[in-house]
Amino acid sequence: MKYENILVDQRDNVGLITLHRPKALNALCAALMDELTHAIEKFDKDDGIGCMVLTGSEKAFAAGADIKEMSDKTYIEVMRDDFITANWEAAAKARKPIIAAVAGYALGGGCELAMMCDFILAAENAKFGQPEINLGVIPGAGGTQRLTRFVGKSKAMEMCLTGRMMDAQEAERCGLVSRIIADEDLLDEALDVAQKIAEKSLPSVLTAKECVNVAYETGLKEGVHYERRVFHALFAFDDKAEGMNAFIEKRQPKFSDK
Ligand code: DAK
Repeated sequence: MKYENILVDQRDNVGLITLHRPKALNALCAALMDELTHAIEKFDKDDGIGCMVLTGSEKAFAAGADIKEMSDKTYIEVMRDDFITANWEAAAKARKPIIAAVAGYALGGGCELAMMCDFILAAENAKFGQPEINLGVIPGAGGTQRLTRFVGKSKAMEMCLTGRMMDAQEAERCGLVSRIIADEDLLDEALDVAQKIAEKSLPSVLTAKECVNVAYETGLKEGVHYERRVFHALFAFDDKAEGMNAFIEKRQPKFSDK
């Protein structure tokens, strides 16, 4: 597929995807979401890639779904065509981790896309919000659900009802982002963290990601049970022996992903 709205690159074992529609602050039009879906699925299948980074520009991660594209659509059309559902789930479905490196605006669908990733590193200038209420609609890509799980009911309710933006400091305080990075260091730091993840044993990375996600969807008892079973399963991998032997022999492990 020819990419016109994103840039795709590989740095060591990291797949880097940059949203690139600068004139529209990376508004997430259908063509961009098709390309993003294609790029994520390709990296997810690529044996040379262990982790992905999704980023935007210094001014905007993404200012939301493309309002100009949505403005003329009718209820019948969005309902019948299951409006933009097909190409919006790739980040949430990927098995390999995706780090969102967010600078500038992450609004509406942009905030939702960042929340579909596995964790968010925020530049000091990052701004998060669900302003759909100002357009006479509500979040449509999981914002009311994921934001509530990240930051709790009170703040999610305020954000969704007023459309106000939160800055990086507030986003870190309430657990929406894992860390704040100086603006100029954001991408390098995200790539560095991603490469560290890519160097781990892939089966461990995939199962750790799955287990944390299970915590969102089950009760504690079932979640701990699930974790116990996949913990046991990792003893079937060569990488378990390699990781533990390397520790005992005081050397770095060489994982084979087997
Ligand atoms: N859509 C289309 N164009 C956008 C845009 C957007 N979301 N955001 C910005 N742009 C365009 C502007 O129209 C402008 O284009 P020109 O007028 O120059 O042609 C250009 O980007 C620069 O924007 P501004 O001139 O407005 O720049 P400022 O620095 O003054 O303001 C801003 C930046 C981010 C505060 C402002 O642009 C803004 O408020 N943007 C809209 C933010 C917003 O309301 N976002 C939520 C959109 S609704 C679903 C999945 C997802 C969704 C729904 C359903 N399903 C799976 C069913 C998501 C919905 C949304 O995200």
